[in-house]
Amino acid sequence: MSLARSDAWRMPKTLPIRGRSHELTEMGRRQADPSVPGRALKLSHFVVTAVHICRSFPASLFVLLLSQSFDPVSRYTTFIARLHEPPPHAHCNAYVHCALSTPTTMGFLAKISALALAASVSVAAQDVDLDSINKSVDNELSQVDTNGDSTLGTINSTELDRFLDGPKPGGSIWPWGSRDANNTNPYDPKAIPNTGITRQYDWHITNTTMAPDGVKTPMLVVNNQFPGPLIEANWGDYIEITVHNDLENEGTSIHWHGFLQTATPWYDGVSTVSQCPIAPGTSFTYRIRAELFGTTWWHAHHSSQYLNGLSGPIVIHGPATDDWDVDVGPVMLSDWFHDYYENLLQQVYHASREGPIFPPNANNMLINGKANYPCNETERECTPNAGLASFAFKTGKKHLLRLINHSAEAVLFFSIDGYNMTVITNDFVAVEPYQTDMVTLAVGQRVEVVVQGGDDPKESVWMRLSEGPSGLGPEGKTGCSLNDGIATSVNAKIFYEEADQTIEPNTTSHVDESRYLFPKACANGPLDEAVPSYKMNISEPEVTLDFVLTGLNNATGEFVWYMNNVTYMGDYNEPIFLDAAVGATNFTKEKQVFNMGNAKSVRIVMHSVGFPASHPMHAHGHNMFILAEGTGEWDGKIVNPSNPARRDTQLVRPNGYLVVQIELENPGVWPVHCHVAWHTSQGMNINLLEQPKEVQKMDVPASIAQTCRNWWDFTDNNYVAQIDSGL
Ligand SMILES: [Cu+2]
Repeated sequence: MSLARSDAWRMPKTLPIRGRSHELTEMGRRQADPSVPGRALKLSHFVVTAVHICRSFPASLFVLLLSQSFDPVSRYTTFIARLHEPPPHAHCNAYVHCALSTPTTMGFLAKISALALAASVSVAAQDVDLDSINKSVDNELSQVDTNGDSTLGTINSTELDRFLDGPKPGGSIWPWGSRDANNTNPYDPKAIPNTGITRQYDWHITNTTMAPDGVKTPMLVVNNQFPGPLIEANWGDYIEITVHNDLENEGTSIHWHGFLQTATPWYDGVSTVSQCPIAPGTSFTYRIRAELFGTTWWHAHHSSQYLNGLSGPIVIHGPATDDWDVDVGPVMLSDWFHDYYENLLQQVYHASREGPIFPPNANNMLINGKANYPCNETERECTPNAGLASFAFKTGKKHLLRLINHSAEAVLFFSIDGYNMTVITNDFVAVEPYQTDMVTLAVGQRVEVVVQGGDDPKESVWMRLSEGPSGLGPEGKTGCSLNDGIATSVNAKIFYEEADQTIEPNTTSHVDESRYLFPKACANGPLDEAVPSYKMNISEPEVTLDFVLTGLNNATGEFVWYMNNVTYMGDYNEPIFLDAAVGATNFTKEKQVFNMGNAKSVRIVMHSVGFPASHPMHAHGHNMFILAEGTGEWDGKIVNPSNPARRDTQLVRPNGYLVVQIELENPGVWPVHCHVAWHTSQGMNINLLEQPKEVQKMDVPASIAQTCRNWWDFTDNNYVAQIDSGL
């Protein structure tokens, strides 16, 4: 028995849809009855997902519904159907998995129900070939295909220990002795544990292709791993990373996000600011110190290279404001694009308010570098059912999850169905623990959460990541990020000890999707919610800088970003820090250098005007005191003035303001920029020149000058197209 397609299947593109092609085969397998003889189905490549079935079902197609279920919480009806006859362009039969939201007409609902009823009668009569269905399980790409040599995202990915081997002062059980998150000033270099330990890493950067979500994509990777390799150390350790640039024709540099780089500004890893790019075929060794502890990430800081794979987690073991039994390790979260960053950047300059608005739009979302993708939506080589990330939970245990947003653009919303999370850090700042059921992370931000495990060893649960519907307003109509609407969320699987890992979780989200919507969602949590556990107050700033943040078309019609009417434009061949080290204090306007002289502190007041994007503003070399943020005009009030929130990255709301204060105790040149890759590329950056006289006295390692000589040799013999601001 088969059922003709009805026009009711035809749904508007804007309908929120969750294509979970991966779950298809698992569910399909459970539907199958091996005792029924079947014809040989070739199920190898073609899984039609919701988007396709709803939008472009060929008129001649017949569908057989296998099952449906309605989830009252998420308001999604999920149904499994089978294509009775393959569409003309498909070379195989397929199972169809479709998830449709139900704010539709009752008529449609009735039709769905009727279909399901008919299907339940007909399913037993279907000729289903179990072998072929099993074959579709084999369709999942191997870990090497999706993530190269990274093991992140696999169920057996190693749990982290509480700390690495190292000396323990005074017979303490901790490498950091009696220091805890409340009693030690992390910004006092003398207070940091002096471990005498250096952790060493050797990295090779190469061009390659991988298919993290099944779509073969050009990538840049370290040691053939995506996400990139984990750096792990104890608080106070030094870390040496030798970076070999094995790219054919591109320079690069690596930034250690959130590291203070006290007395080593030349190791900050920013092309055009702290160093010349590492020339192809050459190497550079960074020596950085883990002055702060917690979770962070590293990424290329050379054009927008990082969004093609040059990013990875950093874990610095230290004290915490809560404890845990299982360190689940990094949970890398991001948007994802099926193209090389250079091509994407070319689109950025053609942004416009009229559709298609503000390209490039994200194609997918990833958790630990994994997702599925509906292959009918891309011209690129694509394998459906590539595979989702998995995590192991233990009954009754407390789990630490280290959430990291390494997106190009997206504001991310993270939750675990039915679970609360206890937040213990914001960026590199330990906070007094507080509970939440959803974490918002802007690009560059990290949040550590502790999750109390349940007591059912057979339980499996969805972990959810969403960026909401595409757009930048109007109110309540869009999310806070830009995407093509095809895959705006991704799940990962959490399995307890005895859960059946061949079956996907069937939990539903407790997060109402209105919480993903513009403009309310385009902000970090309330500032008084995150109270730093090491208390610090602020004094009146010696300098105040005001900035207006705007996006406009420049004289040649390209869309760029401005901070006080200036767009940053760096010079790969002449990094600002090196000029400052030999005495320069005056720079051309487009280098956006603000000489702070010997001032001890600066307050920076930022207003986003005329353009409804949110901006995750990130300061290098410092944690910022976050004094106030909101929409409209700042009323001059500081939130929690005796101990303001601190972090290194904080969102400016759409058309909002952000007030931060920075203690200028770290001589160097420090970028303060928006961390949206497109906005950085388009010049949304300033540089604080801090204590220039001290900078001039610095003993800069010879390797820094050598890196420039290598780069100059390279540029003397090769044409280097600088396609953006450079950093
Ligand atoms: Cu921005």
